[in-house]
Amino acid sequence: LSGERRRRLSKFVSGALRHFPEDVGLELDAHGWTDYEALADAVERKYDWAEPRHVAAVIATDPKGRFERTGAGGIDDGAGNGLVRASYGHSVDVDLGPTDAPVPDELYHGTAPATLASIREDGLRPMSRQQVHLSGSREAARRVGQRRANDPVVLVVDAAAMLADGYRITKRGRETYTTDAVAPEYIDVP
Ligand code: HQG
Repeated sequence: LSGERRRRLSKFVSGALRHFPEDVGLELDAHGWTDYEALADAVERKYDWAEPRHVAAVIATDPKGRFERTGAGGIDDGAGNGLVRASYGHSVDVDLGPTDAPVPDELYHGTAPATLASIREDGLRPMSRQQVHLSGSREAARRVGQRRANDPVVLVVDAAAMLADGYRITKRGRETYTTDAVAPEYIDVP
């Protein structure tokens, strides 16, 4: 699979599992899971070049851990291919449940300079998603911010203080942490 096709497939799967399941004939349960086989079928309807092994590979090898899959089901083995969901990023209302991964004392959020005035005022809001997304490293946050601006800003979030004050922060995927919102007092804006 070429890099470009891999990227398109990944983007479609992310969109289907996070934002528009119904548009592609999928039904998510309350925790965001859907039938793996139904997802693979939706991908193959969308891209005539997509093969079952491409779908399986993109899901299993995503560098950010964007997807979770249950069950041992091999490729194309009929029934029992298990369930799949996006591990973060949803705009549709799902309850992903807790994970027990530790949360670092400091987390980071990469954004465009143009958002800073509003973030100073209101803190970090989930905007069109269900959750605010934070990064585990400055480098990861910079990459997130680069989606929005060539000169992104990396904000430092005092995760230890948030946890001490009873807010919930959960690790999702490999380098992403989510929380309902971040009040301005926990954000260090450079
Ligand atoms: C900004 C990608 C004004 C916020 C990434 C961001 C991430 C505010 C934008 C994941 C604000 C929302 C999510 C406020 C927040 N006023 N702007 N009060 N509060 N914002 O895309 O965090 O590659 O919904 O700074 O890597 O950029 O798709 O969130 O710029 O992990 O797997 O509002 O999506 O992951 O944008 O990105 P988004 P995000 P994937």
